Amino acid sequence: MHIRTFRAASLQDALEDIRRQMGDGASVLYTRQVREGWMGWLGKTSVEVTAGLRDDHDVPRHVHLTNQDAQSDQVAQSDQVAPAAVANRDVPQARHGYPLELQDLRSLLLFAGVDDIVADRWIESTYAFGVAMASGVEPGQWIDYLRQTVARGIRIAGPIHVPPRGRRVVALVGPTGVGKTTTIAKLAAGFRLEAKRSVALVTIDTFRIAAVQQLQAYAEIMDLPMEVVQNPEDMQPALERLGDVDLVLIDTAGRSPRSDTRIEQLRAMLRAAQPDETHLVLSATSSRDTIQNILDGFSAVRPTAAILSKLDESTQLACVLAAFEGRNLPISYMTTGQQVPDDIETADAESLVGDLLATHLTSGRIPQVSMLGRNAA
Ligand SMILES: Nc1nc2c(ncn2[C@@H]2O[C@H](COP(=O)(O)OP(=O)(O)OP(=O)(O)O)[C@@H](O)[C@H]2O)c(=O)[nH]1
Ligand SMILES: [Mg+2]
Repeated sequence: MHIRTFRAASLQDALEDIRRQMGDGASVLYTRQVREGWMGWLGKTSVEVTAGLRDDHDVPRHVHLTNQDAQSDQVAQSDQVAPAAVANRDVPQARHGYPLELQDLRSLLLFAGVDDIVADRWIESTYAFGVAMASGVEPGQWIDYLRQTVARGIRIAGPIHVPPRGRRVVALVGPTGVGKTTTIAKLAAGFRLEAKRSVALVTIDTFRIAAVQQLQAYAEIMDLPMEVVQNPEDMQPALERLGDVDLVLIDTAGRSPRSDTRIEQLRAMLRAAQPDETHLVLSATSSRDTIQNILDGFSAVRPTAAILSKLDESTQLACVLAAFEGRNLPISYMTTGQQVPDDIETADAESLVGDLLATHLTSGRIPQVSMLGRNAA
């Protein structure tokens, strides 16, 4: 696929440019608003649109695959595409035999930052899945099969487990600014106000006064006991002072996954707290490399689950979900905005794969504005 990025004053202007320069066969892959000028200051807003054009400009005709086709290794597809062998494990070669729509989806996955090993694995499984469908594959349906393939690989942790009796201690860890404190407030509100459980807060983020005040403000609004802990040896006495509550939520300072010393300090604090669950908060807006570095760096604190934050700011989750491939870390919650307490949901695979890619090719035509995703102007 041929991919180009256009910038214009409005979405309409950008689409006109795309039509003029790439023709009617182009599809919108991604849109975002950008501010021009130094650091975005004093600059005007413009729209950046990335468009793709298939190498083969023909729109694939109806692709019909049956079990019988699979058994005979012959796939009935559009004329331009050579038959593919399902059993062919040599993916780089086999992928040229995939239906065009599936080849396009592979390009979109790579464009979204998914590494080619994971993209090939997903596409191969999707193809095998589609071929096995007795009903065949309608045009436009491959994206659904791809979503199902990715969804099958996602591990879901379920919500924090607060037993009827006994105290549950849960820590949230992660890099700076991903939404740890906001998520603690949302969780506290959910368990306190909706589930009517007793909740207490602890912060070990004593670096910045503002960080303590931020959590303190939530504790006061919800009338929750709160402790500020500076050193590992103060942790158990603080937990004892909180007494017999159902759930203790521990907020931590944002840590760079590359700072071994800071991660080690965090580890010492958590060792003292002995949390029942440690949730690693990751922003869904992060790149693949960032997510991988975070997953690697924070593995030292042994997270039991991951929380994906800022889903509302992310147009595609493919590279985030790809980074979880092969890791034994289930996803517990997804946060979808700044509003406390509303913008949090327990994670489910179907919702996560709903935003797998910013948009997918709709029979080679530029989609309507309403299909451009959340970042559309
Ligand atoms: N759009 C969006 N913003 C969020 C979400 N969750 C948190 N935020 C915002 O992200 C910013 C940082 O949130 P915090 O909760 O302070 O993040 P943190 O991880 O505690 O940050 P540090 O303590 O500095 O490491 C705030 O402006 C939040 O309102 C979310 O789900 N979506
Ligand atoms: Mg914080």
